[in-house]
Amino acid sequence: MSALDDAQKLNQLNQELKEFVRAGSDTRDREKSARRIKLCLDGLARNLGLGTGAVNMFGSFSNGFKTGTSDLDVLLAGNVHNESAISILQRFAANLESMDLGFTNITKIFQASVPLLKLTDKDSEMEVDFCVGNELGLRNSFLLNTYCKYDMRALELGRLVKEWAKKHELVGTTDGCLNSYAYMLLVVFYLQSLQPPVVPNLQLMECESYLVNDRKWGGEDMWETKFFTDVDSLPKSQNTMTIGELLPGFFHFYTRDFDWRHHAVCIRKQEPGKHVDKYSLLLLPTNEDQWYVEDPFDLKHNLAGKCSRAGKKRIMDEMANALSVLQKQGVWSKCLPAKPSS
Ligand code: 3AT
Ligand code: MG
Repeated sequence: MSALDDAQKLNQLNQELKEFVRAGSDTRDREKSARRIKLCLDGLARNLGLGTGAVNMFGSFSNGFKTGTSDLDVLLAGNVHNESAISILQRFAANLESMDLGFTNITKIFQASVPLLKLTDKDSEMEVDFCVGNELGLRNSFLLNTYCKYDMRALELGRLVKEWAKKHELVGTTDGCLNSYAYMLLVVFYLQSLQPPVVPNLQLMECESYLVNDRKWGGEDMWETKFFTDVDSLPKSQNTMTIGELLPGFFHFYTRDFDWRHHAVCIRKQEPGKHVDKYSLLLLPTNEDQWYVEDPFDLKHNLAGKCSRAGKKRIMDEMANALSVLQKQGVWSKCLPAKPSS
């Protein structure tokens, strides 16, 4: 195959991916519904004496990685610490059940690390996850959003990977796979690992501390959540790879380059061309078989902790499959990512 053919195919793949991302970006109806739902829950919070303006969106509706099947994640922020999250959610549930505010399937999920109510908005059929506090969720959504703001390719690649993972039913810890958020960490980590990197390490760049108190499982931890936010002031990335190169590069990286047995996906520490030894992350026990995807703030949380042997195999097989499909476009020689040096 000639160099010209290669260039044409690369261009074609790139256009195709851009069009795919663009087509999925028109979520104005869902955004309108999301704003209505947020206002409605905010009104209820006010009626319950829990303040006003305290209901915020987080997750993919606020970090840019939303797809057509994303749920709406909302939280009640502010000083609600005198009352437990579960008690507040109980009061919300009772009111949502007794008044017809347009929600159905109201389900209490109180046994989770972050207790929540699941609701379905009747009008849009959108699923809503509503929790209390969870400032870490707000901070990690803001972090991902800031990476997307720094470089559009983070947002494009994130959406493509999430669509791919959902299409192949690879999302969900109950199925032994990773959740959506963990896939987005994989994307950021890959983009940080390239030489030159597509995105810098925003957490390493920030000096001013931003501590967040975390009360999961009734315990109490204080986590450092600082990261650099003024990305408009940063020089643009020197990496010129297109999304048509980055997508196969992502699958190549995780199936061929990244050593899951010894290294961790850790966006907090990653620098181009370096590895993060998973045994150096001492807060959690681990072993060679276990994947390690560290939460950027909650260092006691391995997002791959629930990945089963079968789940890991399915993810790897589908990644290898995707890579082979993309390679058949004849562009692979142009999208090899730089291997991290040892
Ligand atoms: P979808 O577009 O809804 O599929 P998402 O990015 O909104 O993906 P989720 O709905 O699964 O992801 O989760 C919503 C947010 O909750 C994302 C992240 O800010 C937070 N979150 C989810 N899982 C974890 C986790 N295990 N640890 C810390 N934060 C988490
Ligand atoms: Mg979500």
